[in-house]
Amino acid sequence: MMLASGIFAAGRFRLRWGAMHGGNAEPALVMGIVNVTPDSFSDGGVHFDTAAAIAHGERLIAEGAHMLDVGGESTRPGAAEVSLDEERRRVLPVIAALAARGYCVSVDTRHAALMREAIDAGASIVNDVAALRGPGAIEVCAASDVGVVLMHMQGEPGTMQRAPTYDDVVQEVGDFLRDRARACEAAGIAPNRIVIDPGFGFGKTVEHNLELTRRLDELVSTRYPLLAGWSRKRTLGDLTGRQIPAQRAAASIAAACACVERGASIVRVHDVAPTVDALKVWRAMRPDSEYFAVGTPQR
Ligand code: 9MG
Repeated sequence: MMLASGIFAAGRFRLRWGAMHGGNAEPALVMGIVNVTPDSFSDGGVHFDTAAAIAHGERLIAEGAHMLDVGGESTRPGAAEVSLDEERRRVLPVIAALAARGYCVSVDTRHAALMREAIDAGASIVNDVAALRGPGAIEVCAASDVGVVLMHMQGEPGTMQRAPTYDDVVQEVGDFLRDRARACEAAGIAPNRIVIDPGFGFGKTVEHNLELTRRLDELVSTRYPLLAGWSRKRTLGDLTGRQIPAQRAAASIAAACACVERGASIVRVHDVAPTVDALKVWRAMRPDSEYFAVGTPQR
């Protein structure tokens, strides 16, 4: 498969990936995760403090992240709900500080009011696990120039893993994402601002997650770039036997590479430095790579 390429328009940023930019092309964009939650499933709340979260975001940028996703509500199955005020208190200072440093910052929220406030604080992307279905969400995004990530989820975070069911998971997830993207376009969001995401682990069994990954090219064939978020997820624990999320870095990187191989344009990850390294090596070893080809001068 040819490496996909394109540009994601997110606020004042134009984020490029793929084949068309010569030997130094980024094979995919890396979104680094900054969880500002005490109960986040994978970092155990180590970035809960505002200052620590800002420092963590800076570290991820230094490691090669192209954008940072800041979230204050854990969406892991069974996580405690937080009030909008608490979510606001957690994320807004972190977003403002990271955006002021010139970084491309995404807000991970389902609430339109917080989307608006995060955009005012400098966020360039809205990452919504509910795909902008909440009241007012699509309008807030359409009234700004942010990029949007539309994720598929069956059910609600508290209960979604009880009995997820599909006739054809790839077809159903694809139909949902196409519908949501069309709704965004109808509301005035330009196609180059829209990213779709199958939502690994959100109302999906191990088999569903694997089927979506194996057939990811069917979702990539929509004209929207695709974000893959496999990082440290439970299915990787089931596949490897690693019950501690922080020990799933190698599994997460393998999953990220598998998704980029099938055309994903963005990977959302906790472990930025090793993911960036892995993608560089994966890229250099592709049959269409120009890196160090025999008979060509090294760049
Ligand atoms: C917030 N969050 C947790 N997992 C995610 C995933 O896979 N994709 C997106 N877009 N957001 C996620």
